[in-house]
Amino acid sequence: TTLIRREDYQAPAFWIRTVDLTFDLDPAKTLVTAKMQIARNSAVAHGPLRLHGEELNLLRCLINGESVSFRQEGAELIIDNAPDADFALELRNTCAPEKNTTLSGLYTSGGSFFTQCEAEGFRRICYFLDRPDVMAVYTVTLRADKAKYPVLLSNGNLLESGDLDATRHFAKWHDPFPKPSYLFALVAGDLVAREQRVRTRAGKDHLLQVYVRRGDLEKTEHAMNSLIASMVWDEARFKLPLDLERFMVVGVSDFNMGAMENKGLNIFNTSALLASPATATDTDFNRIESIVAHEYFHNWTGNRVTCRDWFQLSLKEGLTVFRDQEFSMDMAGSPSARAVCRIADVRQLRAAQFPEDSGAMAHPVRPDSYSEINNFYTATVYDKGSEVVRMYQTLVGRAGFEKGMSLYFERHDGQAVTCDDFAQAIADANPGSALSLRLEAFKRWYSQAGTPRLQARGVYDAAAQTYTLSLTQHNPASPGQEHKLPQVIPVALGLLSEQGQVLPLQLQGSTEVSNEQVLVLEEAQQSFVFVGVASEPVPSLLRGFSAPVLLDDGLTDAQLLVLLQHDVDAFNRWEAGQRLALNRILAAVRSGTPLQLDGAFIQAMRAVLRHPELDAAFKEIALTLPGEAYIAEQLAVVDPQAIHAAVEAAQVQLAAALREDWITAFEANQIQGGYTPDPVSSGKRALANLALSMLVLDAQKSGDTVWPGRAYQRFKDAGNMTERLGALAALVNAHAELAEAALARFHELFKDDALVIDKWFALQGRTPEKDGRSFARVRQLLQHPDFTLKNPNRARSLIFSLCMFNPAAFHRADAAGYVFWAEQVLALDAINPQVAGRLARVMDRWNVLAEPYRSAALLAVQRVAAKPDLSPDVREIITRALA
Ligand code: B3K
Ligand code: ZN
Repeated sequence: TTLIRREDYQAPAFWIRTVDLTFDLDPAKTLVTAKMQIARNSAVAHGPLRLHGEELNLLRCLINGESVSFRQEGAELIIDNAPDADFALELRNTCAPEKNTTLSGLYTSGGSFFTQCEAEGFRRICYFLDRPDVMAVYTVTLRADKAKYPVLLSNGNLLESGDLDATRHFAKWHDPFPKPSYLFALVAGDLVAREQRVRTRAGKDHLLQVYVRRGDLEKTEHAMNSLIASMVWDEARFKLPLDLERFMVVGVSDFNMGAMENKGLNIFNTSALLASPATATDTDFNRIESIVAHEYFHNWTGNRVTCRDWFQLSLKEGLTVFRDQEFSMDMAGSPSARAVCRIADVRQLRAAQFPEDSGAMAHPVRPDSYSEINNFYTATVYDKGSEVVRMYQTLVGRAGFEKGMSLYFERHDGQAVTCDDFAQAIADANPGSALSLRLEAFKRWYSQAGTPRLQARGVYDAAAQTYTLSLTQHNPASPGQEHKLPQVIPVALGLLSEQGQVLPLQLQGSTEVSNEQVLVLEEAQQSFVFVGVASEPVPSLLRGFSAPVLLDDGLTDAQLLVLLQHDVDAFNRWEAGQRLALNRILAAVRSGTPLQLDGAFIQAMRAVLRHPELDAAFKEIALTLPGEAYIAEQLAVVDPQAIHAAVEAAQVQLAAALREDWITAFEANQIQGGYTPDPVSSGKRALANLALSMLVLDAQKSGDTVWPGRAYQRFKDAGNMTERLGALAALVNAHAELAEAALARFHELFKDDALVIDKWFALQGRTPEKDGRSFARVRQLLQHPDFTLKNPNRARSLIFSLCMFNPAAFHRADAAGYVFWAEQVLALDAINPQVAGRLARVMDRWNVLAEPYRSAALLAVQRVAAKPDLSPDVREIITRALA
């Protein structure tokens, strides 16, 4: 496999201005005719025309209507004698959609046709300059059997449609916006649509459609509402309107990721689209809202302004994640509900991106090289990329950021650009700001991998009434990056008195006094002196998680308790509770002694649970212990069993010690009346579910049968999936006797709903280990008639659940988990390399595991590496793991 480097970027030798595609759709053999208008790029030296193409069968190649000589070299079609003047190229080829199990290019799912072209799937449909800086205007004609494929869709506007003969019909689409090939899409099948006409603020009318299989229509209401809310939000916040008369969204069951932002024709994994109270949880409702918004927002950040090359992926992904996170916060409403959103995003970053940034696949937000771009749709590019965009906003302010966005679109609408172009626009719109004064240094966030470690220590001088805060940053080495320069780190902070009152902030030499400030750390070490500090302060640092760093603030338990009880910043209030828990878990893991929670910690958690003013949603996240992956990040050598044992002990002890409070919380958070997924009711359901799981867990230890019985009853009678799955999970995770009956009943109830059966598999894949039973159960479920590796959602629900989210079941002393992983990576690789590549990543931190896990994991990685015909996807991951 070859390594592609960012520094080798060259503009294309040719531009494709227009492309006229005709598809004769047939599952076994689809005929594709492409007519393109091509022009040489005068800025590039004379050379042959090289087009990408994979798994295609070429039938015809004409230039200006005449046959022309060509060569096929690997996956390229080369025309040596392309004319200097503009010319017309006509190509004809076939491909085999129903044999395409990779779900990249043109494929079939449930008897319909779908495409997925990002990043490099278009070349599996026809020969093309399949790179994002070649933008063309597309006209697409679809021809297919009318009975089997009554609906024929592509990007843009419908020009005409009609019958071809007695059995076949056609539809012709035109997208007026030039776009890169990765945004092309077509759909053909027997689908139905929910429709809604809307008028924007600007007074334009639009038709919104959500297409799904017959029978799923009633599950599209939430997606439609989310789409409308996204339109309204983008116009209000960023003045970005919908630019097409028609906007379509389509659901498909076989899909490699969440969804895809094809121009005017977004294609969604049904798991990110379909929801009804009976079949989807609050988490699903939230996820759908955010993914619908994300894809919609791409219409500007990604489609109108796209990436010059794939190294710039975060230009659109980081920015669009930032936008969808802001949207979700605005939708949540209350300050507390906003904080809960922020906390969920940070938990996700810590669970997925931090480990990535310290493992074999660590890469900058703007990577320097790749061999398979699909391996780089990562937490770093997406979620750290979003944190980088958030730091711009922190440094220039919300209004400044909006000005920067306007300038970005003013300059680059219709272009394929780089992360530097974005940074420049934000800086230029805010001259003199904390960002523009240090733009070059700030851009290290794009080029340096790894999570910075930030240490903060404060010294109070009672006589002088000053508080000196010393901030030190350390940027650990990552693969290919030995030495790093300091990052620009915005540190939002406030000071509290030991009684929890807000202390005003005044920096030495400044006249400005405020309750909160953003310090900008730009050196390896810097001190900040605050004056007029009346009493010894408790610092509340990195409020709202103002930078994606690992913070060591050296605070004592007493100081953390002040923050937990009094901080005005809800994020830091939560964080203080997490830190109290983390300190205890780490102490137990490091010392190798069983965890024993102390009275002070239990009392603090009880105070949160009983607090009269905190919302249920906040209580639930505050009482949820730090994730095992994040705990592992704090340790140089990782023993997953020791971490799990400490977390489990903490859980069992919290369950027992707070039993009465859990009962109160459960009872106080019951919802009467119909289901709505709003933040207040979903917060209550979340807390009730947590309480129930604690009560069932405690009952397992004490031998009480009341709460397992109540959980079973609630499981049976639940009026919505959140409560039903919550009760089921309480039984299954506690290994209660009633779990078996409940699982069987759940399967029987939902056997015809694939998305719910995915939950059934996932729950079992994630069941905390007990005597090897969870692992054995997963092996057994591989044989279940409903299990298949071919459907990515199903494969993920069982296999990824075990390997990625169930460390205690996966990391076994007998290495059986690793053997299982190797088998599944190889089996998946033969079907779908993108999904296999994702699973392969489970081992990118084998190197930090404690023995005997480390050696056993290495053997499993080597076993995969030994397979000669791995896909480039898996090969790259494995090669990096072994480097
Ligand atoms: N842009 C797509 C992801 C494509 C992944 C290709 N392997 C979805 C999104 O980020 O919106
Ligand atoms: Zn995206």
